[in-house]
Amino acid sequence: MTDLILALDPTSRAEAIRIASAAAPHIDAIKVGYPLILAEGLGIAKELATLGLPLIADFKVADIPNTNRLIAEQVFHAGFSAIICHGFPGRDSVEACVQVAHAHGGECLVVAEMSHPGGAEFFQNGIAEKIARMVLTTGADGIIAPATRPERTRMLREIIGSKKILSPGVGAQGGDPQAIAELVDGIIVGRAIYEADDPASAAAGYADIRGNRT
Ligand code: OMP
Repeated sequence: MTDLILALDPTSRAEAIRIASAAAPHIDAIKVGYPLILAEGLGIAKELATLGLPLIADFKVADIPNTNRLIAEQVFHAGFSAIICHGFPGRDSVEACVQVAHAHGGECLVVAEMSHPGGAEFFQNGIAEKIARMVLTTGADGIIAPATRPERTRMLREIIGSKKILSPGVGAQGGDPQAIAELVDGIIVGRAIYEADDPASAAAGYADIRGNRT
């Protein structure tokens, strides 16, 4: 049983609200990132919050600690409950996001390995493992790991134990929800839901991996 997180990447407010509202009964959280925020502004977070679901800010924050802290403050003031940052800028940069997240009662998730084909180029050869081990000692709440490579996510699960794993790559990127669900705490699905003719039915199609919660 795993959570279903909608990656809400349409670039129009009306589309985003329509899709999120339709899918809301069948999902456990909404993830918003650059596409929607750059198009419509950070204020959309407050509108989405009315749906009563956790809101994850996917800015893959990757800067020096002070800038990470300033970004994270904006994210949590806007109403988000979690932030995604990169691990490669180093422990101090991750800790800056973790501190702000926890000060607001929120969570910080760190990208360990990305799901697209190019994600194998730099994140492998020990880097994903190193990031996952760093997560254990920074107080971060979990990692992002690929649904497109369940064997890598299984290996990362062994490192991070009971911390959270959220896993993108199901649907449009080819990842199989059944193959990844048992390994992770949440699958992240974008286009397979928001590009569907009926986003509510598309989201409801994942009911079995959510333990038939709807
Ligand atoms: P779809 O490919 O449309 O299902 O969307 C996947 C979502 O997950 C997008 O919002 C991506 O930006 C995001 N994502 C990945 O696809 N791969 C990653 O390695 C990490 C993320 C992420 O951090 O959410």
